[in-house]
Amino acid sequence: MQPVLITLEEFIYQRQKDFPFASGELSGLLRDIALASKIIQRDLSKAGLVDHILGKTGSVNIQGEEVKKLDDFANNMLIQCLQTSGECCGVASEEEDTFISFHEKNRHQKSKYVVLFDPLDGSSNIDVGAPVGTIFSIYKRVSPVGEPCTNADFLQKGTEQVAAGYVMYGSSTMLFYTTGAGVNGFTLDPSIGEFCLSHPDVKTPNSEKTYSCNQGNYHSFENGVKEFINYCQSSEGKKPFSLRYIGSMVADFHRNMIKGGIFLYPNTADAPKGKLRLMYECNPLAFLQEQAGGKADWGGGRILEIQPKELHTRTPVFIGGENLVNRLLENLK
Ligand code: AHM
Ligand code: MG
Repeated sequence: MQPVLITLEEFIYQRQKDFPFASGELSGLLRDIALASKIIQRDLSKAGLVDHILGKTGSVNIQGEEVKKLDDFANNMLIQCLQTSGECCGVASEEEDTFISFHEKNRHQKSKYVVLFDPLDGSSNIDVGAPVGTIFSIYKRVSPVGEPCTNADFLQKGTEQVAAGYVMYGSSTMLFYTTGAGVNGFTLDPSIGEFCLSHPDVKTPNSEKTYSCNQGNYHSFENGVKEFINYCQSSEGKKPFSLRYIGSMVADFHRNMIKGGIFLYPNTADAPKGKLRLMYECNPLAFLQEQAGGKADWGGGRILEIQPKELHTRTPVFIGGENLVNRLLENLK
C-alpha cells in the first residue's frame, strides 16, 4: 500500500544508494540542515512582530533576550546544527569572512564533508514579509580525514558537489535538493513538523514565457543582454514574456525551475564582476538546474566549471530552461 506521506527522512533512507560515497552521512547532513531551517522558519514567521511589536532588531525583546538580526540568527543556527552531529568537518558561509573548521576530538574525527551556505538569501525581503531562502552546497573534503580542514576543501569546482539544495520560506516552506540523481522537493507540514515529498523528480519546462532580472540596471547591461531582453519584450511572432522579479534569488529561481523561464544577473556598473556569489548561490542552484534538465552559464561557460580562487568570489549568472539560456548565449556572442 502506498504510504500517505513520504517524509524527507524516509525518502533519503530509501534513496541512500543515490549518494555515491556513504550511506548515513548524507542523511545526517540533510537532517541537520532541515532542522536548522525549521528553527529559522519559526523565527522568520515572527519577524514582523519582532520589528514592530517586540522592539527593533538589536534591542532586547520582551523575554529579556537580545534580538539578533535574522541573518545572523540563521547563520548561527546552521553552524550549530552542523557542528553538533559530527557529519561535517567545516563550513563556509556568506556571513563569515573565512571558513570555520570543526575539530573536536571525538566528534569530528571521521567527518568527510564540508558544507557551504548562504543562510538567508534575499534578506532585504524580510522587512516586507516576502520570500527568502537558505541555499546549501555539500562537498567531500580533499584534505586528510581527522585533520583540520583547509581552504582547498572549500575551493572546489561546482562539478564536485555531492549534494546541493535550498529551503524557501514563502507562503509555505519548501526544501529542494539533489545528490546528482534528479531534483526532489518537500513541503513542510507545520502540523507535524516534517518536510513531506511534494515535488518528485522536478523537470524544468522549456517554456519561453518568463524572464527574471533587475531591469532597473538595463542601461549598464552589455549589448547581448539588452538584445535578449528586447527579444523577451517583443511581440513579433510571439507574445511578450512576463517579467517576474522578487529580488530573492531562491524564490525567483524556484518559480522558474518549476514553471520554466530564465533568471539573469549580469555584470552591472555597480557589480562589474557580477553580484551573486559563486560558492553560496550560483553553484548550488546551477547543480539543481542542470539536474532538472536546464542550464546555468556565466556567459563564457558552465557555472559549475568555474575554478574558484576565493570563497566570496562573484559571477554573472544566466540560469533556467535550456532553450532560453542558449538564446541568451547566442546574443552574447
Ligand atoms: P543577499 O545574499 O545579500 O541577500 O543578496 C542576494 C540577492 C539575491 O537573492 C537577489 O537575486 C539579488 O540579491 C537581488 O539583487 P538586486 O537588488 O540588485 O536586484
Ligand atoms: Mg545571498
